[in-house]
Amino acid sequence: MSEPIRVLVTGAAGQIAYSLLFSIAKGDVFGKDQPITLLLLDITPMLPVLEGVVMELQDCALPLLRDIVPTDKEEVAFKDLDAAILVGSMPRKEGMERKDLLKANVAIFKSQGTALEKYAKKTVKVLVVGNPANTNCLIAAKSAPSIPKENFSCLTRLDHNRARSQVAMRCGVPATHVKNVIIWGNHSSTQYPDVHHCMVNMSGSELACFDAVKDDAWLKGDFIATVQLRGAAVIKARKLSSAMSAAKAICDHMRDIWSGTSEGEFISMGVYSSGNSYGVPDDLIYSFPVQIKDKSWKIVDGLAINDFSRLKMDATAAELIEERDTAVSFLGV
Ligand SMILES: NC(=O)c1ccc[n+]([C@@H]2O[C@H](COP(=O)([O-])OP(=O)(O)OC[C@H]3O[C@@H](n4cnc5c(N)ncnc54)[C@H](O)[C@@H]3O)[C@@H](O)[C@H]2O)c1
Ligand SMILES: *[C@@H]1O[C@H](CO)[C@@H](O)[C@H](O)[C@H]1NC(C)=O
Ligand SMILES: *[C@@H]1O[C@H](CO)[C@@H](O)[C@H](O)[C@H]1NC(C)=O
Ligand SMILES: CC(=O)N[C@H]1CO[C@H](CO)[C@@H](O)[C@@H]1O
Repeated sequence: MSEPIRVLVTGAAGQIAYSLLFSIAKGDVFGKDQPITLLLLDITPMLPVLEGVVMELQDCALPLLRDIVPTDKEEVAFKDLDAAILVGSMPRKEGMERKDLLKANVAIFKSQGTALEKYAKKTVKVLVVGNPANTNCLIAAKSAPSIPKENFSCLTRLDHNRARSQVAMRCGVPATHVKNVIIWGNHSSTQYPDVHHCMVNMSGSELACFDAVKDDAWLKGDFIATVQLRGAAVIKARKLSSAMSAAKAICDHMRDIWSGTSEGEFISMGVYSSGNSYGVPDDLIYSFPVQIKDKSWKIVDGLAINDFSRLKMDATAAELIEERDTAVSFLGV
C-alpha cells in the first residue's frame, strides 16, 4: 500500500460534507488501495458539530482512513495537500445584497487561495463547490499564483448528471447508457445543458440524442429548463439544497481527475478559459466538455456549435464576466 494522501474538505460540518466524507474515506474517489488522511475545515462555532462527524467517521471502522484532522485553522487544513474540496462558503442570508454576498465569498476564497499557495503541494488538485462556484474558483486560483491554473476546477458535474438522468428517464434506459451531455458556462440558471453531441445506447445501438428522444420541442424547451432550475426545485421540496446528489457529483468529478475519463466519453467541469476554445472569453472559470488523462484535462475541441447553442453559451459567459469584474474589484480591498 502507498503512503496516505492528504485530502481537505472545507465546510466539513455541513450537509454536503455529511454525504461526501464516507464515500471519500471508503475509497470511492481515490481508489480502493489508497490510504487517506482527511483534513476537515470549518469555522470555529461549528467545531463541536465537526467533532461529531469525526466520531462517526471513526465509528465506520474504515481500512483506508488513516488519520482525521478537524480544525478551524487554515495553516493546519491546507498543509501538504494532494487534493482540496472547497465546499464551505458564505450562504445568502435574509436581506443580504448580492454584492455583499460576493464580497464575503471573495474574502473567503482569497484567504483559502493564499493558504493553498503557502501550505499545499504545488500539484494539489482543487475542486470548488461553494457558490458562486465559478467565481470563487477563479479567485482562489488568482490567489495561488504558483499553482497551475489548470489544477483548479469547479463543480458542474451535478448539472451534467441531472441532464444525463433526464434524457435517460425519457428514453427508458439507465443513466449510464447516456453519454456526452455538456454543461456550458456558469453553475446557475443561465447554464446551457447541450445534448447536440449526446449519444444514447438504446436497443443495442448508439443513437444521437435527438433521434433517441424523438421530441425536439422537449429537448429545446422543458428539458433545458428542468436542468437549469433543478437546484431550486430540490430546495422547494426538501427545504434544503441538494446534498446527496452534490456529494455524488463531487465524487464523480474528483475520481475522473484522479483516474481519467473513459475512452470516447467527455464530462463537464468548470475550468480556466484561456480564450482559445469555442469563443469563450479568457480569464473565466467556465464549464466545458473535457476529457482527462494522466491527471490532466483537455477541452474537447471541434464540436459543431449551432446558432441556438451559440446564443446560450454567450449569455452565460456574459454573466460570468460581470461577476468576475465585481469580484476582482474586491480583491485589493
Ligand atoms: N456547485 C454545485 O453544484 C453545488 C451544488 C450544491 C451546493 N453547492 C454549494 O455548496 C455549498 C455548501 O452547501 P451545503 O449544503 O453543504 O451547506 P451547509 O450550510 O450545510 O454547510 C456549509 C458549511 O460550510 C461552513 N463554512 C462557511 N464558511 C466557511 C469557511 N470560510 N471555511 C470553512 N467552512 C466554512 C459552514 O460553517 C457550514 O458548516 C453552498 O455554497 C452551496 O450553494 C454547490
Ligand atoms: C453564477 O452562478 C452562481 C451559482 O449558482 C450564482 O450564485 C451566481 O449569482 C451566478 N452569477 C451571476 C452573475 O448570476
Ligand atoms: C449498449 O448496451 C448494451 C446492454 O444493454 C451493451 O451490451 C452494449 O455493449 C452497449 N453498446 C455500446 C456501444 O455501448
Ligand atoms: C488536473 C491538472 O491539470 N493537473 C496538473 C497540476 O499541475 C501539475 C504540475 O504542477 C501537472 O502535472 C498536472 O497535470
